[in-house]
Amino acid sequence: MAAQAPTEALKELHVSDTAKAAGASGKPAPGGKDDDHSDDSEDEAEENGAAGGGEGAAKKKKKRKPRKKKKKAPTSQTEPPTVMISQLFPNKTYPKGEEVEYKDENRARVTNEEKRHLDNLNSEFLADYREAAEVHRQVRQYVQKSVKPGQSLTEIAETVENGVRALTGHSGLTEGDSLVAGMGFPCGLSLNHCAAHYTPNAGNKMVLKQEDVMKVDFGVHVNGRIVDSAFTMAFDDKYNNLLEAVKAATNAGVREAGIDARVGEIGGVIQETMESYEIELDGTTYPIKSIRNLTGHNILPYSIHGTKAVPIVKSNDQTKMEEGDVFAIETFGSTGNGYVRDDMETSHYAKRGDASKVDLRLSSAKSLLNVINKNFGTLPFCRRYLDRLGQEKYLLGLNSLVQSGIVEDYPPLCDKKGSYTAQFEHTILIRPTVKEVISRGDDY
Ligand SMILES: [Co+2]
Repeated sequence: MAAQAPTEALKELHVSDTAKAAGASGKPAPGGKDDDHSDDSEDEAEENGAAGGGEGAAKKKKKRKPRKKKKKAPTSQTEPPTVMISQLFPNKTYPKGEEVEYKDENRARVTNEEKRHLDNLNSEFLADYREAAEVHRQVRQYVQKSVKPGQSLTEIAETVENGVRALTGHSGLTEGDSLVAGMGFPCGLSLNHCAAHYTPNAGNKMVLKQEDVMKVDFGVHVNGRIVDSAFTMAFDDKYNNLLEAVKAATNAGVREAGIDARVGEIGGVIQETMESYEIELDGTTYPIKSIRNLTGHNILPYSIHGTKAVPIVKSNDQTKMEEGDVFAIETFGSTGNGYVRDDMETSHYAKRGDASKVDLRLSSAKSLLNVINKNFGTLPFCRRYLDRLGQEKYLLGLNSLVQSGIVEDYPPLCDKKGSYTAQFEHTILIRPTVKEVISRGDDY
């Protein structure tokens, strides 16, 4: 999920408008794991055999032992994904993310005893993070291989969200369940000139088209540890350079991140990488620009946007990354202005962590706030999540909560019409001994 740069801070940014030519091309991301339904079908076959056996009388006389249900634990994921990650990796042995050693003066941390001890104290935190990351990878890899033009955005969003809920083992339909584990924030499906924060509301009829560029941005959390990671899908090769530019820019940001790294300098490296690309679309060549008012951000428990921002253009921001921080490194490239504005219907909301007590007069606002507190806390949600909890006619109450400053709305953020935007994003843990790119997969 993207953070927006405050307008004041923008004045301090140095935005370069030079764009060098570069030739890069990319292949679409590979798919996920193989399907395996064999366990279920074997069980069914045995059951049918036992019931319908028309053998001789001798055999019939045999006392039939009560049949024990010997359902083996599933050992591989289904398609669509339905098997809990905790079943696929017993005893919380979740795969690690990509571990990257620190550079220069921080190099000694890898073997430092004190730092290793600190890392060991964090084993619960790491297990929760790695579980959430594995859910993200398995769901997104299914999306990458199954989503096709002609599907509705609602269908795609539900594929992601149902996958996440199944793999974490929390449907979120009972009070408080989605606070244990599940969606870390709604599944964004932003098309073309829209860069972020679009997801369908009820009744939305939008259908994915062959020539669309779709940003898929979703969060998975386990015990409030949110993995925030995003990728871009396109079905026409002509967008390859745009996607390559943004993927390279995000990887540059991930590479530069570390203890004591200054976020303004990271922004400079991201911008330089991004803007070394250009793209030709239908005979016109466009520079690829970093979207200067979108940023990465740190992540806190149950809070997607912490207090630190990671700009994606060069800036004077001297804020340092520190040991123990969690960052979402996300970059956005655009063939348009490189600047987004609020546009279209709002779907994303979140209760503010710093909301002060307000005496709400509207009873519908009061009861809706109760639903939000019990089901989402400060985790972002969208209107469809209220619908599936059986809430009706909540818009007046919701708008009143926004106006009272208790809930923040996150309208879609779009560049100029006719332009194309792309996004890639990873979550990284600034651990005491190493940097762990927790959401890294073999797709991106
Ligand atoms: Co984000």
